[in-house]
Amino acid sequence: MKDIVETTVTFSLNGKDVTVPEGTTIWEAANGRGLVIPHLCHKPEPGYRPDGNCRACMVEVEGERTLVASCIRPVADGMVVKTDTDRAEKSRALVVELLAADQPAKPHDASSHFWDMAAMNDVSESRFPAIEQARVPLLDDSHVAMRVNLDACIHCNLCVRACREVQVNDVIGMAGRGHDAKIVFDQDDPMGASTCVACGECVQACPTGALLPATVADTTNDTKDFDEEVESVCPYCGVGCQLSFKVKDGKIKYVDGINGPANENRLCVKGRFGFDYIAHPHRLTKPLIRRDDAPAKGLNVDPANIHTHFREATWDEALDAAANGMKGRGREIAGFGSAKCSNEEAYLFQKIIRQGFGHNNVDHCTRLCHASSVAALLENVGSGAVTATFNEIENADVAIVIGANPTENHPVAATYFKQFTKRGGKLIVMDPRGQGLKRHASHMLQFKPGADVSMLNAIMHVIVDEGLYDQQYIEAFTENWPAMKAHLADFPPEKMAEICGIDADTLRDVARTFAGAKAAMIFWGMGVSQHIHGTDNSRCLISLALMTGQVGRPGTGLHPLRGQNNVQGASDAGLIPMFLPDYKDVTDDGVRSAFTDVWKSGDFSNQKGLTVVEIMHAIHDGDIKGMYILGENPAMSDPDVQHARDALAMLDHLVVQDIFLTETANYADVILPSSAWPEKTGTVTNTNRQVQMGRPAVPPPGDAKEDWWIEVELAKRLGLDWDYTHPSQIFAEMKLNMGSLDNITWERLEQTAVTYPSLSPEDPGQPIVFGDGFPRPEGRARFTPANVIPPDEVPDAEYPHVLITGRQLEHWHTGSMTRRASVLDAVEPEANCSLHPRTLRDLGVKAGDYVRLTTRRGSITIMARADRAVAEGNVFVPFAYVEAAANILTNPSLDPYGKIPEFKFSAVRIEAAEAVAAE
Ligand SMILES: Nc1nc2c(c(=O)[nH]1)N[C@H]1C(S)=C(S)[C@@H](COP(=O)(O)OP(=O)(O)OC[C@H]3O[C@@H](n4cnc5c(=O)[nH]c(N)nc54)[C@H](O)[C@@H]3O)O[C@H]1N2
Ligand SMILES: Nc1nc2c(c(=O)[nH]1)N[C@H]1C(S)=C(S)[C@@H](COP(=O)(O)OP(=O)(O)OC[C@H]3O[C@@H](n4cnc5c(=O)[nH]c(N)nc54)[C@H](O)[C@@H]3O)O[C@H]1N2
Ligand SMILES: [Mo]
Repeated sequence: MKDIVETTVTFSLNGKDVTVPEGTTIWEAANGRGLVIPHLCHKPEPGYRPDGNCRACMVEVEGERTLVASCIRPVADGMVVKTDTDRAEKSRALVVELLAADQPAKPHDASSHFWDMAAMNDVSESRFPAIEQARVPLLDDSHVAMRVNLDACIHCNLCVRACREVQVNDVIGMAGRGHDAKIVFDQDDPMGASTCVACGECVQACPTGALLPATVADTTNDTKDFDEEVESVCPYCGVGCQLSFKVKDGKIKYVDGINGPANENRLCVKGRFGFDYIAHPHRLTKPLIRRDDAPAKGLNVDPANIHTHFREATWDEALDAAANGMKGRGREIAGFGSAKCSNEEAYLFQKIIRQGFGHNNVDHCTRLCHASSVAALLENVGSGAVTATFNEIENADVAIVIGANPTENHPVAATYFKQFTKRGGKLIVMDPRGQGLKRHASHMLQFKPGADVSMLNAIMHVIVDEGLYDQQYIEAFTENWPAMKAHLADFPPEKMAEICGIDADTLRDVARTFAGAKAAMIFWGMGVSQHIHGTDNSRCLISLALMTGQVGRPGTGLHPLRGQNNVQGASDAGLIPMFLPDYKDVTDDGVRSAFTDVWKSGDFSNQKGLTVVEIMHAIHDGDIKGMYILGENPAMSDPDVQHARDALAMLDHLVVQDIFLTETANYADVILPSSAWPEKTGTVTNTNRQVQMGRPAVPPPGDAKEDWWIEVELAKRLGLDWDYTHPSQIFAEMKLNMGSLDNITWERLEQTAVTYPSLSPEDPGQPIVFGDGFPRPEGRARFTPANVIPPDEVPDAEYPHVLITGRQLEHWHTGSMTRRASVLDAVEPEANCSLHPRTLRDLGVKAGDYVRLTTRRGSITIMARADRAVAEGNVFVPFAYVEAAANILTNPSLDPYGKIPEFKFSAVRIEAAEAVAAE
C-alpha cells in the first residue's frame, strides 16, 4: 500500500530553498521546478527506475569530493546542490562528447534524445577518436517492426529496463563486460528470432536511435521524423492507451505511447505497429450499391471482382438507396451498432433504430462478449461497469485472473499485473489453458473447461467452512448471505475436485490466500462470460469478492476486462436492446419519455428488443428483412456463422457501414465507406470507465466520411429531424439523460481524460466505487447462488474433443483490421490452432501439418501448432481467419440471462487433414 503520510525535506538548489517529499531525487526536484538537468540513462517516466549509469546528469553537492549523479541521489535536509557550476557543466559535456565519438557519422534518428542532450551541452562533434571500424556492430534488421543499430548504443540500459521492468517481458539483457558489453535478445539471438513480443517499449525508450521503428529507420533522416503529432487513443482494445500519432507527409509514420491514465506511455504491438491498416489498398473510398445484375449473394466478393457485384455511387445516391430500402419498415429492420466507433456514434445509432423504426432491436458485440458479466453485475451490484480501475492492482496484495489472457488481449494491463507480482503480489491464474501469466503466478489452476462454478463454489465453501469471510462487511453491505452460506455447503472441495480437476488442497490454499488478502482484486474475461452458464460464473466471482469484503477500497474490486476500445462506451450509450443510455430500462414508460422529450418525438416500443443471435434467428423466421450494420462483422464473429451468413443472404436490404469490404459487406445492398478511428473526432470509454478524446491524425481516404456524419445523413433521409454538425453537440445531448457523464464536458475532455463518476468539475473521477454501498435497494449488494451446469454440448463418441475459441496477440477478432496491418500480418500470416503435442502424436500429425476440425455445425481445415499449454484432447482456435473460420464450428446456444453464446466450449472431432482427404 502507498504511504499516506508524506514527510518533506528542504534543500538548497542553486541558492534557492526547495521543499519536496522525502525520497525525491535531485533530478526530480530540479525538474519539478522547471530545471532540466541533462540526462541520458534516466527516463523520468512512470515505471522507469533511475539507474545512474551514464554520468550525464552530474551535479555538485557541497561538502562532497566527487560530483554526484542527480538522477539517483535523493535530496536530504540542508543539502546544498549546485547544477550550474563550471565543474559540473564541464563534466556533463565531457560525458556526452565521449559518447558522441562512437556515434555513427550520420545519426540513425536525427531527432533522438541523445542529440538534444548534446545540443544542451553545446556538443556538436567529438574531439575523441571514434571506435575502430572493425568493432562497429552490424545492423540487425531481422525484425519486421524494428531495427537494431548497436553502433549507436551508449549502454544506458534503458532498453533493458523497458523490457524487464516496465513491460516485464525479459527479452533484452546486457551481456559481456567493459569494451565488449552489448545488449542482447534472449541468448544473443537476432531480434527477429528472439521471444520479443514487439511491444516496442525499448524503441520508445532508446535515446540514440540504436533501436528504432522500421518505418523511421527506412527513410532518409536528414529531416525531422514527423511534421505533426496528434494525441489520441488506440483503436484496438478496451485498455484505452493514449498515444501520439506522428504524422509525416499526410501519413502516420510511427506511434508513441503517451501518459494516459491507463497506460502511462506504454503500448503493445498492435497500438504501436498495427496502424497501417488505415492506408491499406482495400480501404473503401467510394459508396457502393449492389448491381442489379450482380451474382447471388454469398461470400463471393473480393477486391478483384468488386465491380461485378457493386457499382460506385455518389453519397446522395447511396444514402438515398440505403434509406429508401429501410424507411417506414419498422420491425422489419434491425441494427447492429459498433464498439469500434465513438460514444457519439453509438448513441446516434441506437437513436436511429429507436426513433426511426420505433423498436429496440438494436444490439452490438457486447452481446458476444461481457453480456453475461454485465447481467450478473447489474443484478447483484447494481452497476455493469468495473468497481475499480485495473491500475488499482498497484495497491493489492492478491489478484485473481480468471478466463482472461491479458498478455495477449490486454497487453498493457498485463504489464501492471506482472509488475504487481514482481513486487511480491500473489497472482492466482485460473484458465484451462496455460497462458502468458502462468510464469508470473503464485497459483496456476489449469482446470477443466466449463467447470468454473464447481471450482469457485468449492473455494467459497472453504471460506465459509473455515470462517474466513468478512462478517462485518457482509452485514453492512450485502443481502441473501444466509441462503448463500447454506447453498455452499453442498460444494466441498473434495467433491468438486472431480468436476473441475483441481485437487482439494490447492482449492483450500487458494481460498485461504484470497480470503487472507489485505486487498484483493478479481479480473475476468471471455473464459468466464462465453458460456451458457456465463452469468452464473460471474455471480460466483461477485459473491467471492463480497464475502471477503474485497470491494470499494484501494487495491480491491471486480474488473471484467472490457474488450473493444469502446465497448464500455457503446453499452453506456444504449446500444443494447433492453437498455436506453445509462442502462435505463426500455420497458419503463418514464424512462422512454425522458428520452423522447429530448428527441422531440413520439413513443417507441416498450418491449425489450432482440439480441445479436436472436436477430439472426428472426431473419430465418422471416420477421426481420433488412439490417443496418455499423462497424461489426457478424459474418465472421457470430456463432454458427454459416447460419448467420445464410441469414444475411436472406435480407432484402442490408446496409453496411465499414472501412473495408468485410465478409459481412459481401452480403450488402449498400456499402457506406467510413473513416477509421485515426481519421475522426469522438470520445471513447475504456475498461476503467475513463472517457477520452480521439482526434483525427489524417483525413479519411477518397470519399470516406466520419461515421457520425453518415448516420446523420441517413437519419435525415429516414425523415428524422437531425441537425448535428459536430460530435460535441451529440455529446451534449447524451449528457441530458446520462448521469454517468455529470461534470464531464467536451471541453474538459479536450484537455484531459476523465473517469466517471466525476463528482465535481475538478474531480478527475473516481477510480474506485461502492466504498459506501451499492446502487441497489438499501445500498446492499446481493449474493446469488449458482449451481453446476455442464456445457451445452459435452463430448461424445462422435465428437470426442473440446474446442475452445479465442484470440492471439497480433490479430483483432475477425481480422479485418490486423490482417491488413503489415507488421501484424507478417508475424501471424496463417490460420492456426494449438493442440497438446500428445494429442498431435495420437492423431499422427506433425506440428505445422493440417488438421480437420468438425462439429455438429461444420468443418474447417487448419494448420496445427504444438502447444503444451493446451490440455490433452482440447484444441484452441483463434477466430481471426476467414479461410478457416472458427465460428463455422461454434455452438450458438445461449446463456438465458446474458443471451451470450457458448463460444468457449463445443464438442469437436479432430482428425489429420490428410487422413480425411484420403477417405
Ligand atoms: N489481440 C487481441 N486482443 C483483444 C481482442 C482480439 O481480438 N485480439 N479482442 C478484445 C475483446 S473484444 C475482448 S472481449 C477481449 C477478450 O480477452 P480474453 O478474455 O483474454 O479472451 P479469450 O482469448 O477469448 O479468452 C480468454 C481465456 O479464456 C480461457 N478459457 C477457455 N475456456 C474457459 C473456461 O471454461 N473457463 C475459464 N475460466 N477460462 C476459459 C482461454 O483459455 C483463454 O485463455 O480481448 C480484447 N483484446
Ligand atoms: N469463436 C469466437 N467468436 C467470437 C468471440 C470468441 O471469443 N470466439 N468473441 C466475441 C467477442 S468478445 C466480440 S467483442 C466479437 C467481436 O465481433 P465484431 O465486432 O464483429 O468484430 P470486429 O472484427 O472487431 O469488427 C469490427 C468491424 O468494425 C470495422 N471498423 C473498424 N473501425 C471502424 C470505424 O471507425 N468505423 C466503422 N464503420 N467500422 C470500423 C472493422 O473493419 C470490422 O469490420 O466477436 C465475438 N465472436
Ligand atoms: Mo469482446
